[in-house]
Amino acid sequence: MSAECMAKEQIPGHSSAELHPDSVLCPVSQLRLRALKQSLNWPLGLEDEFLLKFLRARDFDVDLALKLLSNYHKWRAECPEISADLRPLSILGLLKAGYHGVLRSRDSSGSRVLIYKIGHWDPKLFSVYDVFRVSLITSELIVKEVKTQQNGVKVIFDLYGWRFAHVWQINSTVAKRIAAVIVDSFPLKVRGIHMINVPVLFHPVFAIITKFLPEKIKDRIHMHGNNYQSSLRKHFSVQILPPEYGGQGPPYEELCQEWTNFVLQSEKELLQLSLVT
Ligand code: VIV
Repeated sequence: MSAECMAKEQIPGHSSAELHPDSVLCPVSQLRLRALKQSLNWPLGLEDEFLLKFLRARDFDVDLALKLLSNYHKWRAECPEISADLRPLSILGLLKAGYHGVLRSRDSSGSRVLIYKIGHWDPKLFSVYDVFRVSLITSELIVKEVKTQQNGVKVIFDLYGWRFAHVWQINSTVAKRIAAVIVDSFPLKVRGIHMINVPVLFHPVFAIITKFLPEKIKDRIHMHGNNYQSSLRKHFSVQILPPEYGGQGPPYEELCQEWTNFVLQSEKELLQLSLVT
């Protein structure tokens, strides 16, 4: 049993599911061995902390964690336009335009809550890959938190301002990449996707994306009508939602600022996570 596995015994915050003292090897060592049998090329390494992200995302099922680990690397290699360079500079304009904010508090189940405002994405200025990279960067940063690894993420998509210029950007390749990261190509449990201010013009795009989603994920997508403030409050406590969304939490603008600063401060680790072949 590797030192890290032994140490797990004493470190609080690791649920009993994480410790298999009776098994020959602890899950981390099992996953590392299985990964090395499959390939010797793991650009981001196979350190305990890195592997624990995949194990927690699959509740310590080593087979499923290995599948997720392989899919993650395959997805990154297949779309370098999104994953090759995760430095904040390429998405700074989108962040400053208020495209994305992260709630300061987790929801009642411990999930991280993210907001995306599509109307703040001007496709003339930013490609669909820049927009996708905002989500990848945020996902890589929040998935470093053990609580986020255990309790996943909930996403609110505010589609106010969705227009034809956006529709053209989402072809079937992009739709497949969207579905892949949500289903089994990133070590984040997607606990809920909430769509608000959904215009008719979004339905054709939504249909293309949901074609690639299994039922269990489709069941976690909630389409809120125009009275979304009350229906959002059925899923999120009023204390954590921004005022613009019917809550008493910090204003959305403030959340954008805070998250932009955090992303900028994370440049070093984002550089290390950028696609290294
Ligand atoms: O990136 O866990 C037409 C989630 C998301 C991620 C990533 C991870 C993740 C939940 C997405 C959701 C957003 C990387 C790890 C898929 C990026 C979306 C980028 C596109 C271009 C935004 C345009 C608006 C979409 C709306 C998508 C709605 C579906 C998510 C149902």
